[in-house]
Amino acid sequence: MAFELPALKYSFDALEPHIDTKTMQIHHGKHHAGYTNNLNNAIKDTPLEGLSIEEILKNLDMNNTAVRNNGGGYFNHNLFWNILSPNGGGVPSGDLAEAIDLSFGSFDEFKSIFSKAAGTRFGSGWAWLCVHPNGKLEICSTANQDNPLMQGIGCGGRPILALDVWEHAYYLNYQNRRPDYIAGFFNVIDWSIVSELFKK
Ligand code: MN3
Repeated sequence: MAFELPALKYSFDALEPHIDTKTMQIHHGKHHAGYTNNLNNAIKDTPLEGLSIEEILKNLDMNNTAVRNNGGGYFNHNLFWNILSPNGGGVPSGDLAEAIDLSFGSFDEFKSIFSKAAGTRFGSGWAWLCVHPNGKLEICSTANQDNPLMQGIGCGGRPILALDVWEHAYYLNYQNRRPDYIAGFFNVIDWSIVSELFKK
């Protein structure tokens, strides 16, 4: 079974004005579709074919550039679309809110550290919120399409929140103003989904 580009749960214009329609169309329909096709081509007729994307990334030979870049791109965008919602924003509640307070002191402090991780990633990459088996949360950032499932990238745990800071994610609307894009992202985070991922 080849990997498939997942359909969005909302329309391309649903995240306006925080993420614009044209960016969503190109980002999902061209970039994410491209990673999906390239991943399928890279694993075809290899031992990786038939594994889940998580299994592929957790055990990946990091010198396998095609799967590292496209498998990462496939997984990262799946998570990114999943944790966005036109009805998002606000603050988390319940167990996740408690874990954020325990790990970072407060939601505002979490937001500040996460925004800094996203804002200071030089070039292309991602910012992450990850949960460790003991429930402790970690914020980190990775280059290119690397992610916390991969070994030896200095970013661990299971990712439950992802922010794409490649220029293709924001440049049409925000140009060089990455901090404004990061601030907009907080208005479309679906904390109910992030909470579900936290509990898994
Ligand atoms: Mn992207």
